[in-house]
Amino acid sequence: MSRSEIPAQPFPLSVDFARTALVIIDMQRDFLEPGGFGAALGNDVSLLVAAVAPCQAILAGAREARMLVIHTREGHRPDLSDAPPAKVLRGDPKKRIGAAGPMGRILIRGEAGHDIVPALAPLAEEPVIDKPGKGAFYQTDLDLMLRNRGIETLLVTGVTTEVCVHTTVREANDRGYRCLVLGDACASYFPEFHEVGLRMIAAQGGIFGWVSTTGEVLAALS
Ligand code: C5J
Repeated sequence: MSRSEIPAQPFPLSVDFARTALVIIDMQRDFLEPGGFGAALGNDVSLLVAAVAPCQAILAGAREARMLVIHTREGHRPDLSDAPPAKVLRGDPKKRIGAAGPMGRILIRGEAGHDIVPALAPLAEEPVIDKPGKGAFYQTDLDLMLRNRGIETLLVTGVTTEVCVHTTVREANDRGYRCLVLGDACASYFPEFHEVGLRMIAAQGGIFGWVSTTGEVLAALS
């Protein structure tokens, strides 16, 4: 496929979909479901659920276009050997990483809450990056996979905008990838952080990347 011009902030981005990957960040049950850890902390998970339908739409478009699709999950080994004490020893001990949560141990691989929500379940051939940090490049093989596939542009979606989406976009930008963040397919428990997070990405001539919507990308794919 030839290059497509995607309307975006701060200016349109020319994209070669054959060299583009969709990255869906941390759409995990514990962050999104009413019975999950995020809800137990008092967050309004409906703010995050709003990103599910746009993620489904861009996921369907990416699969149809045979784009590389990558899913990420934030979490740790059951023995916490990959969890820095500085990350674990924070806040209420009953709500720390590894503690018993409503859907199993909090942020522990293999627990129900660590799974991706069923609406966005990965296909067998779609890589799932299990990441111990906020950024998807930290201590993972994501960069290697992208380089092996000649990927130059990332369509970035998921939660939360100002934490794991932002960290991943900053990491990707420093590694030379062009990140097109699909604002409607990202979300935060804090609407103002979502709003400002998107503005920060596109500010100063696109200091970390570009911001667009699922509709604009799907229109370019059709
Ligand atoms: C993510 C978090 N995924 N907010 N994690 O953003 O701790």
